[in-house]
Amino acid sequence: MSTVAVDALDAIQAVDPEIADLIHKEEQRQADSIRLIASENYTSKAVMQATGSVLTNKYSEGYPGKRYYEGQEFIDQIEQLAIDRAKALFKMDHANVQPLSGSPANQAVYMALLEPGDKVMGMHLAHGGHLTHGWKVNFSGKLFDSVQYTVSEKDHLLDYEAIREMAIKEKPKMIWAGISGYPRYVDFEKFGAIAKEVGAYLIADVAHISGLVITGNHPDPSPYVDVITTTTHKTLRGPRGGMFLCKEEHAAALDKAVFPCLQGGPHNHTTAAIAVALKEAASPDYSVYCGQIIKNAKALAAALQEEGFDIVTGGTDNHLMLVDVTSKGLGGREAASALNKAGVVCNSNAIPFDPRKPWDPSGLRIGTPAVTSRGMKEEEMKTIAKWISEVLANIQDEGTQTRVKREVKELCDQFPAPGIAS
Ligand code: DSN
Repeated sequence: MSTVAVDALDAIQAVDPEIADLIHKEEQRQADSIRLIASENYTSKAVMQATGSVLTNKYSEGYPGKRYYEGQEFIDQIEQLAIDRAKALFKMDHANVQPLSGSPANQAVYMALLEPGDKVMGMHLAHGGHLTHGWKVNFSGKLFDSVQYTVSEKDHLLDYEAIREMAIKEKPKMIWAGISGYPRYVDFEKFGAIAKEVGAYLIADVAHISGLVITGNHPDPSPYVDVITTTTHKTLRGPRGGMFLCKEEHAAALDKAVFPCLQGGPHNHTTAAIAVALKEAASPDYSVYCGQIIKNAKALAAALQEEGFDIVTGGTDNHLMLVDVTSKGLGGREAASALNKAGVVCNSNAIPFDPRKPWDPSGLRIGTPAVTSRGMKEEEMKTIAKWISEVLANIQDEGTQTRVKREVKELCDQFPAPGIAS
C-alpha cells in the first residue's frame, strides 16, 4: 500500500509527467526507507506548503523596512517573524535568515569579519569538522590561511588543551567550533575561553545540532560566541536554508556581507518556511522530539556495539555516531551501498586518522533525526541495528537485502513520515 499523497502533484503531472513521476518515486523512497543520514530529516507538511507557496514569485532585495522594490508589506512581516523567532530560540541579539544554506552563511562570516589571507582555525574535515571551516579545497582554505585542529589520537575526542596550544602558537583571527561528523558535545565554554585568550572571533556552526542546542539538549554556545551559523533543515526540521545569529556589534557587517555582497533577493518562500519551522521548534513537542533523537542515537550505538561494531569514541552524546566497519573486513562505501539496497540509507564517512581515502573511507556516519521524526524509539533502534548487522554480515547476498528491505517497509508503514503520509 502506498503511503504517499499521490494526488498532490496534479499540476506537475499535467505539465511535466516525467518530473512528477520522479518526485513521486523519491517521495515513495523517503516513505519506505530507514533514513539514517545524520544531516537529513522530514519537514512537516506546514513547512512544505510554505516552501511551495506564491512567495517564490517575489523579489525582496534588502531587509524588512528597507527594500529596493515595492510590494513588500507582507514579505516584511514574514521575514520579521522569522528573525524574531530565531533570536528568541537562539538567545542572540541579531538574526539574518537570508543565507541560502549553511555554506553561504559561513561565507558571509568570513566576508564580514576577515580579509583574504587572514588566519583561521577550524576542525579538520576528517575529524568531524566541515568543508567551510578551512578545508584546503574549499574557499575557506583557498582564500584564508587555514590551520586545522584534530581530535586526540588517544580517544578521538576534542583535546581542548591541544586546541588552546595551537591557538596560542598560530594566533588565528577566527576560530570555528562546530561539527558535521563528531559524535560528542562541543564545549563552547572552553572554546570561548581559548578565543578570548588569543583575541580571536569565535564562530559556532551548529548546523547539525541546532535543534539540540535550542531545546537544551546540547551545551549552548550563545554566551561565548560572536556568531552562530546554522542550516535550517537538519535537526531544526525546516526547509533547505541557512541563517546566522550574532552579537549586535557584528550585525551591520554581517547583514551587508549577505546582501549586497554575496546574494541578491532572498528566497521568500524559504524564509516563510523557516518561520514556520521555528514556530514548531518553540513547541514542547519539539523539545521532546530532540531529547528522543539523542535517546535513539544512544540506543542505536549500544545495539550496534552488541552486534560487534566498533563505534568511534565508544558512543554518542548527540544525534550521530561513526561506525568503523573495517573490523568487519569492509570498506565504508561498500557497506553504505549494501545497506541502501536493503532500504537502510546512510553515508560512508572518514573516521579520525583514517588510513583509507575519503572516497572509500573506513566508516559509516549514522544519525537518528529522521527516524525519530517518524516516532521511532529505542525498540526500533534495536531492530535497525540488527538489520545493519545482517546486511553487512552477508554483504554479497541479495536475498538478505531483499528480505530486509521488505521488513523495513513493514516497519515504515507503522511509522508514517511527517509531511508525506496522507
Ligand atoms: N552535507 C552536510 C552533512 O551531511 O553533514 C554538511 O554540509
